[in-house]
Amino acid sequence: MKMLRIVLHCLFFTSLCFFSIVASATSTLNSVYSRDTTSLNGEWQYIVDPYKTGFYDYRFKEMSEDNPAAYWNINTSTDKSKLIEHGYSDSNTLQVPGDWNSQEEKFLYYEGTVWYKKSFDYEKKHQDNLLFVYFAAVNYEADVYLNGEKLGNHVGGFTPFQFAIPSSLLRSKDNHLVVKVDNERAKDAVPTVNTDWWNYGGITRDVMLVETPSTYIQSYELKLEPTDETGAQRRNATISGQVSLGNAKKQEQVTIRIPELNLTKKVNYQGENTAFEFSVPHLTLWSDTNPKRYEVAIETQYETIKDKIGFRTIEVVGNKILLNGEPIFLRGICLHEEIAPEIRRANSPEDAEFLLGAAEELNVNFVRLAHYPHNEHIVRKADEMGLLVWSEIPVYWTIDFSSEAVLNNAKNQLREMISRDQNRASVIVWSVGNETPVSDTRTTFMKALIDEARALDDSRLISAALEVHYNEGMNTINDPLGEFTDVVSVNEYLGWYVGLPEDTRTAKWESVYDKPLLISETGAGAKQGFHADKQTRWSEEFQAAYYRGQIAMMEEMPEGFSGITPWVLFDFRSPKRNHPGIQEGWNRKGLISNEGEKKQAFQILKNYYDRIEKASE
Ligand code: GCB
Repeated sequence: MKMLRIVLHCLFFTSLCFFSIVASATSTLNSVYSRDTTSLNGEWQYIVDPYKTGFYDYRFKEMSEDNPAAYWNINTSTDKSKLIEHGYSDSNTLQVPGDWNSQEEKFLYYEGTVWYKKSFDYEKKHQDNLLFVYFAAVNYEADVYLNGEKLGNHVGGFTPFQFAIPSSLLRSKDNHLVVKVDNERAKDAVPTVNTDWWNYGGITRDVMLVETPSTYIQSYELKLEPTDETGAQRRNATISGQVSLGNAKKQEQVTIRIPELNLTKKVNYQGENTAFEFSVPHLTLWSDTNPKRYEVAIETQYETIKDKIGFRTIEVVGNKILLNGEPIFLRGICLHEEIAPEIRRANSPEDAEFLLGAAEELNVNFVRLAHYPHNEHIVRKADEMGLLVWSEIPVYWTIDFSSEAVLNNAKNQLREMISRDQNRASVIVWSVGNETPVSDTRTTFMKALIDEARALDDSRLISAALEVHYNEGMNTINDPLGEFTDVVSVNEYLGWYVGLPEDTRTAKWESVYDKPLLISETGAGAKQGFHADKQTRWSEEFQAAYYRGQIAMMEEMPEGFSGITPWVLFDFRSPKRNHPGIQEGWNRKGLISNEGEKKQAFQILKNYYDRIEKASE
């Protein structure tokens, strides 16, 4: 009897590991928010699955698609004798978009697998149309199933991906979309196990169905070609670009319209990345002081996509950064994609307004979106507000630089970031990483990312936040990666991790590169409301003295000094910060506390930015 039970048990749980051919995400649809979409945001049912029981059988092999024990399969049986050991229910729901950590106490420190399920009805408008399910981001790995069949897998927690839904799979009523989300940290992941930020898990950004004609506009890019002209207006401007259609069956025509410029350009489609170019007699350029955007329509005979695009140039000439041909100093700030007062990821247009509004109060013209691509709402808001943007992939600290798979993963995240935001005038810097430790292997890896970024987009600057070496009064910049970046950017914490704030008064700088120099981080921790003398760590006075010292030092920087993005706008959650009474799981280098109160240093930095802005007028 016992034998029989074991055999039955095995039959039930053991599944052959079929290697079904699963789509990897195709390159994502540009401008998804202006397409024909149906939101799948809202309440999703969930199952927490720390042992990945819903994915592997009891021999830890991936279950076959039709195994009823797999969590992508929904139990509908009414047979009272049937053994059922999983199910979705309205008593366990999570909001999408949203990280799970902030939604229920039991999730605060959870890292692992959670299964999400959403049911929906859908009738396509035309039988031949295509339907995609689009995820603006899932952290970190997603396996997506519809009605029990796998649509695909995506790796990388901060970039969008989509899968086509085969018509044969779609039902008009009661489709089950199931997503296995896994945010377990791993040595071979990007980022790796060690980061100084919270590993918020879940379907952290919008989810939607996107209906397109069978031949659809996949992506497009429009950019202004540089000339010798300078200033806010351009005569005889050349706009170049490219367009890619999905499923183009014959020679199609694509029309680009910019109504405000009376411009209509017809392009004969010749395949992926069909290039075009046209000239415009007079163009007002996008800039931080006048973020002018034009309504642009991309049309085929089947559909029209509308976007708002600004045109500007960004270049390095000698050791200067030129915006529209004129030198610019970047008055910046770093930020995480986090709403500190609510201890959660930011994910909506309102959140974007909150974060960038706080940045704007500092009188910045530049934001460093650290340390991963932030959501599209933030970048679009920056476009609208005239804030220049540094956008980065999470190649952070000690990822495995010797692994080709890790490099491919990083490249894929880079491609997805660039593809999504290639039409945002605000984005001026693609950053390929942060504080990566110097070695030949590291440099080869990072150089491959730089080459990839340049091949994908030669109209923006490439950088990476490097480390600076402080020794006997000298800050030395000599990381070999600086040879390959357009801008040399360094994180320096003189007065916090090294020495005391007064050391900044005498510090000297040397760089082996004659390139624009950015200070991509500098900062000190303070607990808002803790007052003491300026020698006392964690006091607002210490942080203020640090900023005063840094600013005095910056006023003496060598030629080529082109901007700063201090660390950081808000206090942010980090499991690495455990000073009792002071940190309690927060990195305290914010200029604004987690409760939204400004610290003294906020005003000191703002005054510096006001002075710089005045001097440039
Ligand atoms: C850094 C890192 C940043 C950290 C910061 C700190 O250099 O780039 O991610 O949070 O320092 O506070 O130590």
